[in-house]
Amino acid sequence: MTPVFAVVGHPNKGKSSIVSTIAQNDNIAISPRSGTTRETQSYDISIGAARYTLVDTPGFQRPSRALAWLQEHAPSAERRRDAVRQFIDDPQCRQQFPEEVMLLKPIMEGAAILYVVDGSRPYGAEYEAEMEILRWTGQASMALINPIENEDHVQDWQQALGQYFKIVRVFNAMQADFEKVVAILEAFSHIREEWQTALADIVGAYRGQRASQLRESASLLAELLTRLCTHQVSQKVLSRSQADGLKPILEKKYFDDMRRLEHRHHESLKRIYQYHHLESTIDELPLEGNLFDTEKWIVWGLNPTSSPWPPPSPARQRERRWTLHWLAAASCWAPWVAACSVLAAPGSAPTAYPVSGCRDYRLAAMKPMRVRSRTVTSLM
Ligand SMILES: Nc1nc2c(ncn2[C@@H]2O[C@H](COP(=O)(O)OP(=O)(O)OP(=O)(O)O)[C@@H](O)[C@H]2O)c(=O)[nH]1
Ligand SMILES: [Mg+2]
Repeated sequence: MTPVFAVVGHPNKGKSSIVSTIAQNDNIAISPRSGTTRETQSYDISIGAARYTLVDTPGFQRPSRALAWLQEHAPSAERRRDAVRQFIDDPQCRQQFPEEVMLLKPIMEGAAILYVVDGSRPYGAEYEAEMEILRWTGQASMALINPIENEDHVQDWQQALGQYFKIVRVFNAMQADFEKVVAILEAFSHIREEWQTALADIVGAYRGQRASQLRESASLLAELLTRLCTHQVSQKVLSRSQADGLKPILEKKYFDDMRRLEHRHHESLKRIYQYHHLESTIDELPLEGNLFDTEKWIVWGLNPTSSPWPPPSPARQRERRWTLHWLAAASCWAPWVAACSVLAAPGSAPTAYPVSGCRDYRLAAMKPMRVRSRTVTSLM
């Protein structure tokens, strides 16, 4: 039996954002405009053999009037579910309360309820009509407090929601990392006992998927670092003056190549984490001037290393080349930094080295960068 969850609540409280985060689907329409979701939309999520469904719904528009209608049609408690069914089927109700009918339909068809509120806005009596209607459906339910701007009213909400829902959780749709998503899925399993096994499979499948995403991104980053570290542009020249003339051209090509590589790998990284529409940029760090300047190295916490990579030959050591390698692994909110290999004779880099009678002009330089992509980094 596939677990189905209908995400419901007031308009503009982050219902679609929650669906998008949990389903890892960035195709879902989210906007600051109230009433963005106009139709109920089901998202079947399958990870390996595990599957479940999240249903995104339009927000309640006229909950008090809808509740009044229901109260008129249910003289006693045992008739309440029937009244909700009647409400959904009634052509007049469909016209007068299209949003309420749409959001109640999947619930009456068996979906568990995930009721979403905004923990940065005060609790108000107008929400009681919504919660009361949901209670009338008799379906298993859970409340999620999404603190959109801050957590100022989370406590009040916890108290109020606790009277209507057995399970209440705080879940920030925009900041939830992988472990928080998993914790919410685990909480789902307490809503309905018969879904516990299915949800345990889903959590296991998520963890497996996560591990393979991490493996894939690690090998992608390793490949990027290797390519950045070993990238060279070269051009044979006949004289030192020709080399000097070529220097800016090769320098530009070198950095253009680097940027292309970084961009391509950044896009691949987003694809691994299933971001198809994520807008992200690679910001260049504001480093002015010559990166071969040893004072800059100190600012960056770098040192000419005594164990250079690749290990220099004694001849190279004599040439006073310095090799610097520096790697900062990707981690949450830390700058994601490309490794760099600097081959330089202090004070005269980049430099030209004699190669078989000609001069092979080589540039090897540092190209630090960082990825500013909140969601990508929070997932990593
Ligand atoms: N900062 C922040 N913004 C959020 C969060 N959740 C939602 N939002 C923003 O709140 C606005 C509404 O989010 P939606 O997910 O579209 O809300 P909804 O409840 O589906 O709205 P309707 O479909 O109109 O009923 C969007 O601008 C979201 O970016 C959150 O956890 N933090
Ligand atoms: Mg929506």
